[in-house]
Amino acid sequence: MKVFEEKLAELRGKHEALLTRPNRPIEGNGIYERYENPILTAAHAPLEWRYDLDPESNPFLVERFGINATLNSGAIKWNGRYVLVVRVEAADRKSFFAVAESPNGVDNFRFWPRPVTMPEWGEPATNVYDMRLTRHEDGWIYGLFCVERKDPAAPAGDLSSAVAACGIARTRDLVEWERLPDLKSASQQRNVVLHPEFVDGKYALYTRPQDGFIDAGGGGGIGWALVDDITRAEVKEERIISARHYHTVMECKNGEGPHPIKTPQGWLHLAHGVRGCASGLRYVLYLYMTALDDPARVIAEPAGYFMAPQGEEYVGDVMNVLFSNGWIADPDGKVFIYYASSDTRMHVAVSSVERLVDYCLHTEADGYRTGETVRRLNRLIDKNLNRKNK
Ligand code: M1P
Repeated sequence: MKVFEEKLAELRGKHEALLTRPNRPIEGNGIYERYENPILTAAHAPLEWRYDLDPESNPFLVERFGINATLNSGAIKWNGRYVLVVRVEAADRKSFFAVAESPNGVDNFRFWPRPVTMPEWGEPATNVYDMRLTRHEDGWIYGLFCVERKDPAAPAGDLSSAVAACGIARTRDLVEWERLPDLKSASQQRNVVLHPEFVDGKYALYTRPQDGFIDAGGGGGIGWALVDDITRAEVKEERIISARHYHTVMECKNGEGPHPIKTPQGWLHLAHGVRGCASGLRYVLYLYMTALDDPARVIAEPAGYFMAPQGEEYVGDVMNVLFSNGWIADPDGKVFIYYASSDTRMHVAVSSVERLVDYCLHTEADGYRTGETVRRLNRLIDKNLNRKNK
């Protein structure tokens, strides 16, 4: 009994030290500052989730429930706290949602005592993940997320083919969720995001139509669709607003991140782009902007990525991946970018609306050819050299 109590005290001490570890900004490229430590890892999960804390039934104090990863999190400012709806992946590969909050947005993240119990809709999901949170002007907070089910058309013996659809739920307190019907769409859908305002009196969605579960296929790109009734949401018409291109960071596929931030110069978007390479797929983050009077009209498309894996971020369950589906813009213009690395852990980088808009409006677009890249570089060099010679 004494040994059990000592072990438990040590566990609690280490856990508390991890949760309260201060974080600090490390040098960046001027556009944003990354923070030194991941903000949420599997080890942040409450001990009550992982251990049976009864010495009678768990005399060796071993883990009874494995947590594998904490990744792709939706984000929202809630009662003055920085709140994430985290994709928590258990050792059995199943993801579920759990809320974690921090007083300052960069450290001291702590999970709420219980995970989210998400009501089912239709055929119960095998997996759910990657929630995008939207505080909509209709008064609800919406969570749109990927719902994965085994492909009923898969031949016998194919235990990998799946079908991705967009699940929709809404809440007023992040505790009780009302599940609405999944988004009806002719194609598979992942990375669907609800725009925070009505557009032409309708709900507006950023979509990501895909032919298969992994491949974007013939279509792909970030789409745009208007929906009359969110309680019976259906994609009737969809047009691509951020397309894939040969030899870019989004050659294979792309997807909207969190919902865009409204700025005086336009809607500021964060998205991910995917390309193939010898070691597999490489996921990076990119920014673009759309017009205030038409969130589907692109007005700025800086070339290349905005953030890519760095250092230990390269390593994890799915290597070479940065993914973001949550950011928070404070009233003073500070922006907290929450991103996961290699499908394993959560990080934060901090910037401001002003700096991110400046980056978008002053980074030239991709010219799709090396000659154009050199011309773009020379324009900058000319500017600097001319200035020096003045
Ligand atoms: O493994 C990398 C990412 O792969 C998927 O992203 P996409 O929908 O663009 O293919 C998702 O499963 C995402 O969760 C994951 O991080």
